[in-house]
Amino acid sequence: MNKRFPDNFLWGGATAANQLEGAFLEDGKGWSTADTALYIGKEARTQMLLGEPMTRDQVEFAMKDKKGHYPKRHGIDFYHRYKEDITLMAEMGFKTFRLSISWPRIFPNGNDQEPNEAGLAFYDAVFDECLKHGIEPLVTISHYEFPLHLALTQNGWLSRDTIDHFVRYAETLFNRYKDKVKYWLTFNEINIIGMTGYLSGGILADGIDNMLAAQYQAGHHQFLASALTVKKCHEIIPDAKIGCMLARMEAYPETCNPQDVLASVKADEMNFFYTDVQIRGEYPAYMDSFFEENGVVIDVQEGDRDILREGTVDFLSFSYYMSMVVGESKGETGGNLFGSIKNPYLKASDWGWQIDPVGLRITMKKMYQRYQVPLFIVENGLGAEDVVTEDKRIHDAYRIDYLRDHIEQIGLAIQEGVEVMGYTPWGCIDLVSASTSEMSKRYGFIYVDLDDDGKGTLERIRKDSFYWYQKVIATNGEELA
Ligand code: BGP
Repeated sequence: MNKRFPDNFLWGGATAANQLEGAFLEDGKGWSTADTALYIGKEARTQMLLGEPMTRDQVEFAMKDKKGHYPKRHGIDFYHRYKEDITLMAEMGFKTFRLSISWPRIFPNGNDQEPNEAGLAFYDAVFDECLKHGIEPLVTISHYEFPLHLALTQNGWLSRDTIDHFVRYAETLFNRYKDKVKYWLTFNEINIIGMTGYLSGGILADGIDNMLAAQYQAGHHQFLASALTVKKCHEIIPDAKIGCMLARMEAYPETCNPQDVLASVKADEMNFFYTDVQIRGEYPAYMDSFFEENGVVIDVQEGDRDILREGTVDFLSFSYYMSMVVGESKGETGGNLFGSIKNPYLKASDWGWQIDPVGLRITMKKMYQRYQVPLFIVENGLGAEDVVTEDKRIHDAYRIDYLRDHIEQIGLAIQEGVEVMGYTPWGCIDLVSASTSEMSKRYGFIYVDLDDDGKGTLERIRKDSFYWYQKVIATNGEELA
């Protein structure tokens, strides 16, 4: 077989602070929107839950609630166990580790005069541990959380003031970690603001008549913040690379009926809107009619267009778990962010996500054709329930199958000319689910002894996939069996 993966290919794994760290309100950390997310559980597995709007009353209740189970407050205790966890990642041969920084750990209220030194010191220690093992940190500046104070006082990203607070936060990170972190991402799955208005947008549902318009306005502010952040990153760390991050939704037409094909083209437009702005530096014309049809009027101020033009990203990172089908039929199945029509050619995970490795290659080719910038697959993986045997082994052949098939397709896309920087499967160590706050929906190579009720020893155990991935990395993707 031809050599496919470049020598500097960044193999690794991905996580997010709010699903991993725990240490809720410890060492000066402030409240985050993720800290108010209740455990939802199995009954809701195939529903889309990230987008639940929250009112002020609900948020204030969650802050006082003593009975509810809020798993994201506890994560998997990475805050106290990062050394052990990073050592295990190094044992697998990771070249990179994707993690996010919790904004309220650095600025507890989002807009404090001074950053929280204990928070900054924590990430210093994490990066030092990575670098000690030759692992490049890949840092997401904002991943599905937001300082609660700014949600309660200024309705999050709906306020233009949030741009300045965010850029100051990002600048603080760049100045502090300029010698340690060379790969950055601005907003995780920026296109999901439409579903995570509260979680990542900090927008309370109270008093908003047109939530869609609010989300696009908030999105405009995130675009500006992202562009200003990209510019700062280039100024402060000239040898760094900074990318955008898209939840890629590859949507096939249900049939060759031109109406279905048109629906898939339109689905692409709604998805690529975000990368079009962040990579090409301007709003695409196709959004004008969408905004008009939906009564969305965005407040774009003088100078905004220049900011967007001057802050385009260096690469396109994306998550890919599944493909979707669009068309006239109504047959729904589950999905990480949106439901879809069932694809009769594909199997689905226990959560109803349609497993489609070839779809990953299709989507990579499509994105590279559209933008000609390097791609980075920063999330992919299979959420599944694992069983621990009596001799403490986890035989997760289903996960190996899923990952092998996807890596195979990445290799083929590279052979076919697509430029790819790296691959970081999601939840390389088991962590709390973003959508349902379950622990039993596991993605990791490393098992964490913790259940949905928050009980367990937190012991880390290597799964079969751990040894498999170790071999994949050691052979630079040549040996996938
Ligand atoms: C992505 C998010 C991640 C993550 C993943 C899996 O959309 O960026 O944070 O958790 O989906 O989703 P879940 O945890 O709901 O299974």
